[in-house]
Amino acid sequence: MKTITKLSVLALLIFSFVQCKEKSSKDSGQTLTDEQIINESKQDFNQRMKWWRDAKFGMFIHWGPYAVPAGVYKGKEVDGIGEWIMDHAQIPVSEYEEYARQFDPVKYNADKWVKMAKDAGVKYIIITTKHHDGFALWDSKVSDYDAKDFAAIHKDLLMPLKKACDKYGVKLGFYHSIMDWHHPDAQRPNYPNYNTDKKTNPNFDSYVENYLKPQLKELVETYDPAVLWFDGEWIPEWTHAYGKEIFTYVREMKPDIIINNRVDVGRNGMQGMNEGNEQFFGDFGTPEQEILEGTSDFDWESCMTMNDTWGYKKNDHNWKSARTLINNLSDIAAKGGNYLLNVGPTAEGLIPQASVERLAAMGDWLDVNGEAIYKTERLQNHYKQGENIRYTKKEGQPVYYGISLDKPGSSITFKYLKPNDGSDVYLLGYDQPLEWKYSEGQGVTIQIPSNMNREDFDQAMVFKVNGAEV
Ligand code: FHN
Repeated sequence: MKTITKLSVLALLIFSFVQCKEKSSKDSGQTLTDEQIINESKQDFNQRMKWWRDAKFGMFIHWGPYAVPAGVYKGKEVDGIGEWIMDHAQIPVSEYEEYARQFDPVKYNADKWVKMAKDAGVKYIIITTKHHDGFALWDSKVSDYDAKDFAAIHKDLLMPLKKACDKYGVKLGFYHSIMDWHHPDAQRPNYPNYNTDKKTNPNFDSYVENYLKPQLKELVETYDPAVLWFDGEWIPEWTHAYGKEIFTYVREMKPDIIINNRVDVGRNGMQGMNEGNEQFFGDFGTPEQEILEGTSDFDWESCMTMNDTWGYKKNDHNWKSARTLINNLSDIAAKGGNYLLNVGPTAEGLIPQASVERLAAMGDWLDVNGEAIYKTERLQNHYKQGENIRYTKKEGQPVYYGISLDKPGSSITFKYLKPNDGSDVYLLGYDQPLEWKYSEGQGVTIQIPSNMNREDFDQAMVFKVNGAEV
């Protein structure tokens, strides 16, 4: 009898262990164990990353109470990026909370934002659900420090965005800061230097268990994000063990979600790729304000601003030109990465006009040239030729694109392309096939028609070749 009882207890224990390890996802119906998440096969990983790799172009949105001071504190311009004003101007929590109270984006129109992004050729949006200041843009049940309960707007700001993204077929992902300057068990006690690397909060574990994780759960379960984009992982409290815990926690809830490498502690400064050979968690690297010099076998996404700030600063007018942005997108695509281009809406909820104009120019260019960007892959041996030529290739097809980042003269030579005999070579946006000549060692030289209206081609010009890489 005793043996039977022992066996039943053992069976029960094994059963509950398996139940614990096999948490299922409501969304995908998939069930993954921690083991399967950690040792994911290459094939499953490729499948999970497919839409993201094809997308190439995303829009980052940094939005929160920092848009209220918009870079100015007590009448003085504060140096640095706008969303860091709480730290840079050493603003006490209670005083910063006043900005959150005043946050009243009455002109916010999520449908307009997403339509504009869609027209710009953007395939996914990543929005700051909570930045380092700790303020949540949704109606969190874990805290009242959010747009619904605390701010003048008294609304969940994420749900309209989710609905608009679903309507326009744009994927929605969430930025989420691990560092939190508002939470007493995180970095709040560090005031006046919230970002110190010296102090560690002895209660940090409680912040992770009772705040960070429940908020992530709300976000995943309520809005079903396609990406979780972590940040603020450099704080001394954050460890590889936390990285592993949060990575598996999120993927158990939603197995097909994509998570950036900042969930763990492997990021190599602003270059953003993981350092060393250690096994860090995260699906892609995150170079910040820079583009990789070359290529990488690890997936990556360059996040960049259009001016010099992520969060809105009313006096930052240092806008990059549309040409620079288009060339960045071409350069990144040629190197096999994604471009996550930022906008910082105002406290009223408007995307600055300068950003709107640049995104419209990108959309016009992508309408004509998008086939050289989306669903493309790197060439086997060459992604560039000198400073002004980039190459891409249609995924799985012998179709190649030579992209001229500056204005060519009467002809252009692509050293690494050989058109099929008798095939037509095209300039995207121009109807007629172009004259071309191939010579061994030199590549293909393409004539640019003299009667062509050059004004129609004032950005990067894309030439399409059916053939091979040489
Ligand atoms: O500190 C942040 C910064 O405010 C901004 O959000 C960027 C975007 O990648 N990330 C951090 C610095 O790495």
